[in-house]
Amino acid sequence: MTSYERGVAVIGLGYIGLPTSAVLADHGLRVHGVDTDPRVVEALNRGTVHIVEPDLDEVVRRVVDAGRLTASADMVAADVYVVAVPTPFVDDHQPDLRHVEQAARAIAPLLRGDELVILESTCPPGSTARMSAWIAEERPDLRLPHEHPESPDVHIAHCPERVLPGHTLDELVSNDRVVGGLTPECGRRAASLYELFVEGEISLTDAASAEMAKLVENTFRDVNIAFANELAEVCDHLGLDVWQVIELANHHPRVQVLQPGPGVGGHCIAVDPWFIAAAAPEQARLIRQAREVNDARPQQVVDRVDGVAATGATVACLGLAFKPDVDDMRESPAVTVVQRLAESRPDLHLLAVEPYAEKLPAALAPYDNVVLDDLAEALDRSDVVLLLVHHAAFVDLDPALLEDKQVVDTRGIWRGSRTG
Ligand code: SAJ
Repeated sequence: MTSYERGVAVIGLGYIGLPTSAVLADHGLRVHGVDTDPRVVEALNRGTVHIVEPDLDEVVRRVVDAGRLTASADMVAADVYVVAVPTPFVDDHQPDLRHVEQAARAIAPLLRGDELVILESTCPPGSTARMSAWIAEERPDLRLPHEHPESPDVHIAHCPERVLPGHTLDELVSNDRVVGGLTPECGRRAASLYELFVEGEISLTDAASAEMAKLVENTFRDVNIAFANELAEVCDHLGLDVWQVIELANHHPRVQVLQPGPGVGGHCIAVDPWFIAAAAPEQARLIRQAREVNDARPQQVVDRVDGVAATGATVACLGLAFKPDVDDMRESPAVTVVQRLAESRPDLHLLAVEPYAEKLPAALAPYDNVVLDDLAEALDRSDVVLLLVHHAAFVDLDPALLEDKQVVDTRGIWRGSRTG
């Protein structure tokens, strides 16, 4: 078995890096997390976590107490570097790889030969080779695999994460993984790290195919959600209940239409298709169109509320997270809806209910007409109930509480109570 005496450095302690660090440490490795946010580093060194993910706090406490997981803002020397930093896009939907580049350039001075560098962040095709080139720029004394595939000093691979937030710890272990090396040996070395904890199948390929496979997974989902969202518009136009239509169609053995909603959020599905569109702008026509369909949804919800809310009305906005039963409000269509309502209807009193938040997200904080409220009070005070996220607490709501209210249910959970 490969020895990892100097341990594993995980760069980026977010929704992927932190659980990955915890699982690696729980499988006996010495892991050091590196993050630019001092609050994240301090929390981890205290054995606490800064994100909501089932059972993560327990595992982190255990491995920190055992001395196998530590953190710092500075890069440390290690045998393996796992890069799990954000890869957003800039204004015109072009991929922004600056965090990957910073990580690569920070790792480079510590390399002494024979290390393994794994890129886990979702990236456009060619990014793993670019990471290798950034390291080569910093270390002309080393042979990097993009230029010296026959005998590199350092091994580099892409191993995209594919865990579902809310199920991260289970899926880290049980999901199949794709491992793409810049050379076959790079892939084999990366696979042997994942074999320590992955129970699913590990498929070996080249780095660019692994990069593209990851983008395809999330784009497949985005295009299918766009289909459901477009059906919602079509059914609305025809006066039909889209949820009933989808339920009926899904009885066909080869049909599985997804669910419409207020848009697609999170930092993955709403982002990754743009990486394909940027890499092949002429060819990726359907992919771009699907993004546009999904991005148009929040405004359609705003228009619907605008149509039912009288001047000065109080609107209970249920849910701000990007999907049910998580605390993550990044790229959340629910936040976009509330923000646009706050701006376009300053007469409305918007009571945001988010069981997973202690304060409003930064995007909503500046608006005087938005406050964070608890569910019972918001329902009591509201004229309009706008359901944005189907958190369990909202699904189980007593329908009697919605009587005499205008209801706009963007998730179809209170069918029969809906007016919008
Ligand atoms: N959504 C709908 N209708 C649906 C399903 C989802 O509107 O029928 C919306 C959700 O409300 C949410 C968004 O789509 O706003 C995305 O939610 P999700 O649960 O589909 O996916 P994510 O973003 O939490 O995680 C995805 C997963 N990818 C796939 O399922 C192909 C996960 O496995 C990836 O690891 C993750 O992206 C990632 O990090 O890339």
